[in-house]
Parts: sequence; C-alpha cells; structure tokens
Amino acid sequence: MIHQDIELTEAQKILKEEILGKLSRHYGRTLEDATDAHIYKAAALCVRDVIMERWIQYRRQQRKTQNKEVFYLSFEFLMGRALGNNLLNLELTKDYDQVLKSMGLSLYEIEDKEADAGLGNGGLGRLAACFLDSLTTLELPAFGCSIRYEYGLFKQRIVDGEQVELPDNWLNDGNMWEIAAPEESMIVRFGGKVFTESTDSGMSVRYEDTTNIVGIPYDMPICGYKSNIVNTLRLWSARAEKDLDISAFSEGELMKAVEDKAMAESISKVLYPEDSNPEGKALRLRQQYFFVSCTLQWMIQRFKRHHNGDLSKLSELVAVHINDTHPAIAVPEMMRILMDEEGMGWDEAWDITTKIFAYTNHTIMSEALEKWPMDLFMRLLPRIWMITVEINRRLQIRLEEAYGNDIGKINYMLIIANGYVNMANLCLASCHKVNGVSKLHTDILQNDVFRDYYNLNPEKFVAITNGITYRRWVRLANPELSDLITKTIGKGWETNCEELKALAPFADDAAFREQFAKVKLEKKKQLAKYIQENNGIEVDPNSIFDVQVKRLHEYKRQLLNILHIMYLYDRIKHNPKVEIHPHTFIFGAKAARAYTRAKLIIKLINDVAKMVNNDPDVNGRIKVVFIENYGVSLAQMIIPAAEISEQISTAGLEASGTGNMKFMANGALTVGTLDGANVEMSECVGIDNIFIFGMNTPEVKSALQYGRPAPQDIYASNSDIRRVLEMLIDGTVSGNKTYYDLYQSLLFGDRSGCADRYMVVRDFESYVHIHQIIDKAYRAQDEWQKKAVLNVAYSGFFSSDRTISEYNEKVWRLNKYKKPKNGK
Ligand code: 26Q
Repeated sequence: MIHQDIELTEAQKILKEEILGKLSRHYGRTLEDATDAHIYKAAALCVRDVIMERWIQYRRQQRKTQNKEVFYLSFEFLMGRALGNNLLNLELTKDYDQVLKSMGLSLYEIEDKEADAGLGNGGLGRLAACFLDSLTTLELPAFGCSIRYEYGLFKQRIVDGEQVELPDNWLNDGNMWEIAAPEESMIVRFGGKVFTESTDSGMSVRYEDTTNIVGIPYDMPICGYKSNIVNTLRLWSARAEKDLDISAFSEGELMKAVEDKAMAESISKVLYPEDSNPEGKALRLRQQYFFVSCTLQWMIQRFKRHHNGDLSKLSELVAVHINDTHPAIAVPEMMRILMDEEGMGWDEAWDITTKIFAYTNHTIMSEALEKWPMDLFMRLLPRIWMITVEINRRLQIRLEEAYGNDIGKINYMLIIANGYVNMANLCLASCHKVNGVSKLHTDILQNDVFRDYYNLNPEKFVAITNGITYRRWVRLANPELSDLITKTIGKGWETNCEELKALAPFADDAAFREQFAKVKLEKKKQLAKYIQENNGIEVDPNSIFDVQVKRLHEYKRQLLNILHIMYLYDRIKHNPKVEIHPHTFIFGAKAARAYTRAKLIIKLINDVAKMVNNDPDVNGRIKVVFIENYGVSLAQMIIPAAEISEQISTAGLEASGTGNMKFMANGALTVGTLDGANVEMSECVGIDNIFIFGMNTPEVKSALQYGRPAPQDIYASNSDIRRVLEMLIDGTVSGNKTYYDLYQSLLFGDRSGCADRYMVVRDFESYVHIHQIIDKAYRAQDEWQKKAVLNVAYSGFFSSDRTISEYNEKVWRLNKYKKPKNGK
C-alpha cells in the first residue's frame, strides 16, 4: 500500500511515535524493514500498555473493596484474535486505523497476522469467550480459568476431499497478550498412596509416592466495551516438579528422567479435539484435575491473603462456575482443600462448597455425559476418590429417604454406580444451581434426563438462554452493518442490544432496505474473493449464500443438507431447464479425529462439490464450497455474508446453538428445526420471518421409540429420497462403494441400533419443501430484505450481555464494580 497523506490528530501523532518506538526498541526494526508481523507486535505492545494501567488500578480497587468474584472454570475458551477486539473495546480502532494508514499499512492486514487462540472445539468454548467479554463490559468481577494448551484445536486441511489434521502451534510466534506469573505456581499431586490419621487437632492426611506436577499461570487481560475493569483469563501450564539433574544420572536414568519430564508436561500439551464424544482417557482426567486443583488452590490462597487468613466469608464473596462437567472434579477438590488444608469438618466444608458451585449443562445426549471408570479415578486421584465416595454415601442416604427402595432410580442418580463415576450426578448433587442453555433444553433436562433430581430439588433448576457478544459478532465482523445501524437508530444498541428493535419500522423503508442490501452484497463480495483465492472457485455474489458452519456431527445433520443438494443436482440433470435461483452452498466443519462417519460426510460434501461445480449442465446455478479450517476468524468473515443460516439439527438434540444467533444478528434468515434456541428465535422474530421445518421434539422421541415411520417405508414410497440414497451407492458421486456406510446407517441402522437415528430420511421431504419455499421467497427481494431487517431488529435478546445479567441475577449475585471517585 502506498503512503497516504492523512491528517493525524495530536494523539494519533503520539501513537505513531509509540508504535515506531516499540518497533525499534523491541524488534530492532524501522518501518522500512519491518514486516506486517512486526507491526502487529508493536501495535499489540502499545495496546497492552493502555490495558496494563487499567488492570493495575482495577485490581488495586478490587482488593480494597472485597467485592464478590466469579471464577468461570471451563476446559475451553475459544477466544479467536484479540487485537481488533481490544481496540474496539477500548475505542481505539479509528486511531490505529488512521495511524497505520498514514504509514501505508492497513489495520485489517495487520490484524490478520495474529494467530487465533483456538483453545476450544465449538459452541461451549466460544460461549465461554463471549461470557468473558460480557462480564467485563457489565463490569462484573470475574476470572476465566483453564489450561494453556500448547496446541489448540487442530488445523484442518482438505486433501483429495478428505480432512487432514495438522497441529495448531498457536504459540509459535509468541503470545502478545499473556503474562506469566511463575511466582504464583501451584503443585498438584497425582497417584501414590494416601493415609488418613486422626490427630488431636482433627484429621491429617499423608501422601506417599505421588507424582507432583507444577502449574504455572499465564494471565490474559480481558477488556470490555467502555469498561472500567479489566478481567483476567488465567491459563495454567504444566511443568515437571524437578528440573533434570543432568550430572546425577546414568544414561538409562537420564532417559527415564527426560521421559518423566515430558510426561508431566504433556498435561497442557494439547486440547482434546473430541466434541460431545467423551472417551474415558487418563490424560483428559489428568488435565481436568490439574487445572481445577491449580485454580482452587490459588483462589483460596488469594482469598486468605486478602482477608487476613479468614475464610468465613468465602461463600459470600466467591462463586465458582462449572462449564459442563469437565471441571466437575472441582467439587471434591474444594472439599479436600477446606478439610485437609484448612482443617474444616465435613459439614462446614460441604455447606461452603454447595453454596459456591453452580453448573451449566450443554448436552442431553447420554453418550456425551462424562463418566469415568472407577479404577482409573481411584488410581489417579486417591484422595479425591475417598471424598467422592463419602459424598456418594451421604447422597445415597438422602435418596433412600426420598425414593425408598427404588433401586433403579437410585442407581441412576448416584455418583458412583456400575463401575463409573458419573460427573453430571456429582454436579446435580452438589451445586446450588443447575442450568440449561435454552428454554427447550432446560425443559428436557427437567422432564427427561435429570427428572429425578428435578423432582427432588426443583428450586435448583434454571433456564438461561445462551447469547453472543455483539462486539465481536456484529461490530468487529460487520462494521458496514454496524455503521448503517448506528446511522439509522443511534448508538444505544452498542450497550443495549434490545434497542435494535428500533430498526423494525425501517423494514418498511425502501431507501433503508436498499442500503441494507448493499451491505450484504458487499460482505458477499468479500467472502467470494476469499473463496476464489482459497478454493479456486468462482462464486456469484448475486446467488443465494446458504451457509452451514459448525462442528461436524451427525445430529447437526450436514448430511441432510448435502443430500438435498444432491437432489437439486439430480433434478437439473433430468431437466436442465428447471428453474432454480442460483445458489451457493457453503460449508465449514471440523470433525473429531476419530469420528469416521463425520469424516466421511466431509468427503461426501467435497465430492459433491467437485461433481456439481464442474458440470456444464449445472452451468453455475449451484455451487458448493467447503471452506477448510473453520474457526473464529473465518466465522467473522463468513457469517456476515450469509443469507440463509442452516440450523437443522434433529429436534431435541442441539442444546441451544449460538451460531444461529450470530447469523440472525447479521441479517440471515434461518432455516431450522424447532430445536434449542431456534424456538426462541422464532418467537422473537415471528414465525413468518423464519423457515421452520421437520419433526418436533416429541415426534422425534416417538419415532425413536416405535421405529415409526420406518425409514425403509419412506424409501419405498418416496422416489426423491430413493433416488438420492441410490446416488450414494451407484457411483454417481464417487466411483466406488465409498458411501455405503452412510446409506446403511440411514436405512438399516448400525451398531448404535436403529436406522436413521437422526431423522435424516424422515425429515427429508419437509426439508426439500421448505427449500422450495425459500427459493420462491428469495425472488421477492423486497419481502426478503424486510424479513432480513426484522431478524436483525429482533435479535437483541440473544446478546450475551442479557445472558450474563441473568446468570448474575439467578446464580452468582455479583455487584457491579464501583469506580473510585478520585481515580486512585
Ligand atoms: C468431553 C470429554 C472428553 C472429550 C471431549 C468432551 C467434550 C468436549 C467438548 C464434550 C463436549 C464438548 C462441547 C460441547 C459443546 O460445544 N456443546 C454446545 O454448547 C453450546 C453452548 O451452550 C450449545 O449452544 C450447543 O448446542 C452445544 O452443542
């Protein structure tokens, strides 16, 4: 880019000098020999300086006022990039943009040099990241706590249509946003033997032969929008306790010591890439206990430091949140610390623990509920096992009082049963609040999965519908739309998304709709350019952009989507003149490494893409694009360009969904089932402005129970489906029997039992039908744009600011930070 003559304000001139100063002092470069990566780092250092000042002041004040804090424990924080977000939150975007322009650079390209912090798989991890943004924006004191994975979620490449996983070495080039705090390291014990002994001053616990691991914390500052506070994401990194004593070892011993050290440090090496598919792997349990134990030990130490060693106000001043069961081991660990380290008796420790902890459930699929083999648990965490046994024993007494000798029910509710430790039951038995992530999901928890616990303690259950941060998902991802909104209804929506409702009347304003449509077209062009550069596929920005981006899972039904595309293709082949509005189908999805069928679906999508995109009969009317390596930063580019958002999970199985909300906020229309938060989206926007299809939750339940309607009957009676399923195995898509597994699972079932477990065959006709309606609706552009505007206008409920306010009212009860008057 050429230097532009830009008039800089005084403040901007100073900023420019600061950036150049960082460049020379930290990297020994001048503007002439600096790369974009250097500039990124120099800019990040300048932003850090601003953050540090606020961080220090906030923490000082927080120590003084003894304000309550929440510790949000999550195995995943899918943060994405920080620079753009921090600039936005600190209201510095314009200054940096101008200064970089004056240096002949583009902020957009500089931001692109930052690696995504991909410390999460999907929705659950991204939700945790959105929550930190909202907590800080609402000025609620919070810590996010997790593991500093050296490798985030794998990088995905598509080679010959198939997923290949590559390591995501996100720390390779350093992390500009973290600060190590080795002086606050913690020690965590694994394995060995435990002896409890009664002494005069109570019980004492002695350990032998444990393997000790050191946890070193790294802190990342979290800024909120126009916020006076800076919260902290604290990530723990594992180190071996002892350094290698090179001289003392014979060669054999040396190798053994090296191995032990590597073993110890493997704990924070890599994020498990499995999503909703828990395997009882020892390393995962080690990871869980490691970060939970580090976090709670540090929390208690810090509390004592701030309260002269007095723990009596602990349950008043801290809340600990368990994000799904992954950190659930925090419950017995808290009991351990309070009893073994702080000398409390069981009842006192239990009273505090149950007041502090709350738990969010994110899935009802029974195979996704975490259970640990008893013997693994016992061997790896002997003291935690003892405590869990005691929690379970006391629970059993309570359950027998409530349910007499209904052994089946009691076993279903116990923490330890049938050789497993059931982590959801541990949470249900010990947390003071349990929540689902949408209304429907909470209903299912109460009436189905956790019914017996609900009957026992109905007051524990709350419904809190998920949300997304509009800072990242609208303002950062779609500045064009944001500017248009602000120009039209003012700035109020930036801090109160409900104000987006003021846009609704503009749906009837032709001039506004025109500008709105122009923004969408611009975002489509930007995405088309990316697709051209990365996939080598030319897509028409005037075609409908129909998008499904999310983790690949059978219940999310990417298969239904691609089968429908095969159906359209087949129609065109039989009648090349058939009227179909030009359509670009866009997919992005990572599959768990070991999830063979999910990977096969990725291959199917890519094979169909190849077939459709190159067929002269299709003549560009349908294009299929698989964007590789879908993640946060790509989502920020893809979602604003979408016109149709595919949210087509089998009803009852998607706990909430949050992608659905991001699309809605960016003016895409949803095609979806009555599942998760789709239900509430349809209530907000009105049934005329969303395309709902397929079976509802009770219908799915009954179909599963009775096997009716049977997929084979549908196959026999519906020639469209028959044709599409045959295409899977007759060599149309792939020369051989590649897709027999999919065909078989849909019609005859697999090891998991029933055929068509996810209702792909049974919802197919309804899905085809709704797409015909969509095709027609899109041609009435005015009406379409009206609907799109209304989607944005009524999306405000799905702001994570609203979600966090609800958590705070119903669960945490924190007070907003009070800024000191004199600024000291
Ligand atoms: C557990 C044990 C072992 C290995 C992996 C796992 C594991 C990892 C990740 C289990 C589950 C997950 C992730 C779940 C998840 O992302 N759930 C989604 O959470 C969103 C936020 O609430 C919801 O919107 C989605 O509906 C839900 O699928």
